[in-house]
Amino acid sequence: MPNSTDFYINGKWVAPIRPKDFPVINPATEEVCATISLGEEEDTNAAVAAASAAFDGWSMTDPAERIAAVERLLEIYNRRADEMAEAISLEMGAPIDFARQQQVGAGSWHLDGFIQAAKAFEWDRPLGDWAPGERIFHEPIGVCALITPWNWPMNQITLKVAPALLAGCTMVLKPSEIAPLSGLLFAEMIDEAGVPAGVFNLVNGDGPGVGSTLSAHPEVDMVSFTGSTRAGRLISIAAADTIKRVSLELGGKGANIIFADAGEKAVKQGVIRCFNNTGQSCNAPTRMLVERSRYDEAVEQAAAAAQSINVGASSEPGRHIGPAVSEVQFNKIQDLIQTGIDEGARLVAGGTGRPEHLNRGYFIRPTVFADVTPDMTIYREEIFGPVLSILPFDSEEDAVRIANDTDYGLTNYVQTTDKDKLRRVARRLRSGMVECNGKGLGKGSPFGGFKQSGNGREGGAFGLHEFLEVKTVTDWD
Ligand code: TXE
Repeated sequence: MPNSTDFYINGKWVAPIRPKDFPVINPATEEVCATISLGEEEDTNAAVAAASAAFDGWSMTDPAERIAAVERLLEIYNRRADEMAEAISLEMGAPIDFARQQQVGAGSWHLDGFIQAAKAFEWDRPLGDWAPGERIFHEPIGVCALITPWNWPMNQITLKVAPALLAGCTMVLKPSEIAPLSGLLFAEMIDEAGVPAGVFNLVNGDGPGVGSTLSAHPEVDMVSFTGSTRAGRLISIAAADTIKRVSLELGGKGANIIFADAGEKAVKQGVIRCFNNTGQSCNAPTRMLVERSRYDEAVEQAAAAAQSINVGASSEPGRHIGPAVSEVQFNKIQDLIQTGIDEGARLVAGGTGRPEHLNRGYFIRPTVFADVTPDMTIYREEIFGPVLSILPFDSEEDAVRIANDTDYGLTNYVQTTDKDKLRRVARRLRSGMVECNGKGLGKGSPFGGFKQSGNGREGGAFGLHEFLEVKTVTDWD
């Protein structure tokens, strides 16, 4: 591992121009586990200059050469999976088995999905008989800024780096300053894979520093961002002057519509899905809508399911959930749980404070509120913790209306054994994804949101398109 305070610029590990140390806190112990540097404008400019200089060469390579580079990267990533799991577990608190299987696994899954998509991709083709001699080319957009969050670090980094590399773009990655260790390790793997100098660069830093410099930079052609709607808005504003492409994957407030005819395990599975990764997922099904005839039973089942979820240390093996990522997130979740109580939602499991057996670390009690109404804060705001809201509904119409009554539109969920109903409801939900009856998305499925959940799609061929421009050339034949 290189010095964790260094950046990776133009194929070398370099010290920041001015040292600005920033502690990385292990959220399970509240102890400092590493130190990074926060980059400044000069560091960012150096990385962008390296990416600009490398663009001509990399963009003109044959796609097969780029695919081979990402295949080498995948092989290294899989070989060093245990190291990666440890880095993720340390920086953001995911229990080690979960980090290895889900967090690291997501990275392998996306790398492989993009390799398959790139192999099948039609990079150029004639427009059609109606436009004789005209040819369409998909060409890399240019220098990309990739700004990622801390909740699924490798999921999000691979969702951006892999398509950017395969498209022929060059890039500067700024991982979350809260969880930067996995990004540093990934940069080391890219170096080991022999990606040419300047194609991939990494500068650590915070949003107002490196993040906003990248977003406004005249030599950056695209920003691909995953994070809060607040930061997404600031990035769009900073990027506006240079008309760069901005792709945003923001928050969510997913509804899980459980009809009376749904399978017996629907409620329990919904609770587990909501609390996965300590509720820190943009696609978490945080609003459970249950058809009234099954509502009371569902509330009981959900409370029991939440009470049976273990919360525990990140370093211990097993299937438990870990802490929230930081003190800031811990306090935000605690405040929202208190607000839920104050605004009159019925607390049926969990509540404020840490679980009794844990006296340090940013651990949260798995919490369930029943009788939540659309005027409550916990119904509207993305909590990003293990907190579930349950509401009853009376008809299909009612369910669709409640589900769509949010500024977000990322993933919604439908549970019913009636296929016709499933199809009707899925089509009316205003979200980028609708997962039905526990069936998750496949490899290369497009991932992204409607409304204030963002724009653009990540994953597979759809994700590759985000990093490409379309060029039309006449009189080609
Ligand atoms: O996110 P930020 P935070 C949501 C979730 C969470 C809330 C706050 O609801 O509770 O956001 O989390 C960079 N210009 N999600 O404050 O600030 C920042 O450095 C450029 C949903 O931690 O958005 C980091 O790299 N970049 C989400 C990244 O944005 C800026 C995942 C994410 O941090 C910036 C995370 C700026 N002005 C949080 N400000 C999801 N969609 O999965 C910050 N950043």
